[in-house]
Amino acid sequence: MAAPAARRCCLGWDFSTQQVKVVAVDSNLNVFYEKSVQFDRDVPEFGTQGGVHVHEDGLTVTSPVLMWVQALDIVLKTMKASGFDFSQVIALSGAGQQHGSVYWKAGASRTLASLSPDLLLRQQLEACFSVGDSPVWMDSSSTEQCRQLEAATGGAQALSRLTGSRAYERFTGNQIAKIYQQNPEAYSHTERISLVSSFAASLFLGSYCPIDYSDGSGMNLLQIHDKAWSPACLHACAPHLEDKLGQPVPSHAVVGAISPYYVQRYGFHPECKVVAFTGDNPASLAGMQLAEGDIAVSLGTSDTLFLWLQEPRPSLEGHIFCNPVDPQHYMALLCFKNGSLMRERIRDESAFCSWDEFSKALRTTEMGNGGNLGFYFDVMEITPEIVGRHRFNAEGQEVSAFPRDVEIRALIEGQFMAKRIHAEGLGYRVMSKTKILATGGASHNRDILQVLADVFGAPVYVTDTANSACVGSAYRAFHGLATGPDAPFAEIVKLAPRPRLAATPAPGAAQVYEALLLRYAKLEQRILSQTRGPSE
Ligand code: XUL
Repeated sequence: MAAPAARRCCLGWDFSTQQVKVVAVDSNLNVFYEKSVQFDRDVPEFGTQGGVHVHEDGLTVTSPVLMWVQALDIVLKTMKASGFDFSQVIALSGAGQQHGSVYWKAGASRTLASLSPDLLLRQQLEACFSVGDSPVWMDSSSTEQCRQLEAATGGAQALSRLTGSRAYERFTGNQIAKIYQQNPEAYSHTERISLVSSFAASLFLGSYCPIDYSDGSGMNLLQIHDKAWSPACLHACAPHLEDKLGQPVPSHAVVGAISPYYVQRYGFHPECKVVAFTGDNPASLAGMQLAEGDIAVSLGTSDTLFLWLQEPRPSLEGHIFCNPVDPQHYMALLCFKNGSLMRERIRDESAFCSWDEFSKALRTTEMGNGGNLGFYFDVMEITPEIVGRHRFNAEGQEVSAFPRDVEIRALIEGQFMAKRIHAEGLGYRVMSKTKILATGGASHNRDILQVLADVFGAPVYVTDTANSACVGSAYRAFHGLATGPDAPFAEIVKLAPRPRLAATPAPGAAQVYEALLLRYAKLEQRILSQTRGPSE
């Protein structure tokens, strides 16, 4: 990329599973520069696949912490070589893959505070980590620690009420507990534990950056209502944990000025501010400009929902996090495994492998599908935990097949009804100002989006989210520079490119789906009780 003209800007970083990426966003909120380093391709000496190492047990998944450091060196070096004017950067923030953790060895804070501008970060931080292979979000090896945490805190529902989620293997508290139990020596030599986000922020600050409320909610350790560490959870995971974690801060907090290292080596302005880094999902919420009552639906291999919530009802499914742009509010994350996987299978089976035929079936069938409802989970679903295909006619009788076009509508209506029901289960309510933001492969299909608008009774917008975590981080940097919580995030992003309207609910949709949603929820319960069997 050619040297961009000097413009005052904020940088947004993303330390994700497969790459480190940065964008520069000017004060009109235009993205005018981007650069990334792919771990597998650009730092092959670490031998990762998809940015991670999957260990022999198939459950343990880690990434070398020095790989992340080296990737940052490379991005900065490349930016400098391309003539990027660092002196114009007024603030930076960033995102990290959620849940992953970094273990700083005793004495590392001194090294961080006295970095020599003549050397790369990698050369200086080599000996700074007590655990070289950081557990990441794909790890599922801490089931034992999850059970211990739930037992110590009154059970899964009680833990969820406290921290926003029942115990999950990838959540950091359980990972820390595993390290403490399996490698107590490394744990005792650890002076600080960071999330990937606060680790990356620490590199820029030259000192340990606090964990922000939003990413901190992905640890099974933070009380999401009062934003303080839970003494019971800390105690259940490992000793002296509070000292090693430091105190959490609001996600928009300015945590300090950039370290002199970057001023001397790259020409950053000494006043350049660092705004707390957060998780990639919270940063994407900011990048998509989600506002109160909005919902983002990512229609990919698996489907993901982000919701903006005021009064969350943490449950045994999904996750509630503190909201990254409004500390009074919350966000929820729900994952559905059978997303495009099922849409593509049913397209092949019932629409002659053609999206055009699939769309035609949606256009030629009626809202509500004549009372026919279907559940299509070829792989065990996460939300709800059901596997298999189940079809019901208007009389509520289970049937073994539907005509082709009924099958297609049953799949799409069923997928969106499940999303609405489970979102409402977490406290979400569709409001008159609700916008649905659709992203991912299936968001290009206008007829699928029409069903989405009808089922939710809200307009659907489409938006480009390829860089949403990075861009959201740059927006959050502007937000942090403004007067903190008194500057609503919506004001900060009002110049940003707007999502495009793609579908509005058809007249009569609300009546049709009000009744159908109730039936769908009841049938889901029926299937769950049948598949769980009498003993549970
Ligand atoms: C969220 C999660 C993933 C990672 C991906 O709970 O585990 O989405 O954040 O980077």
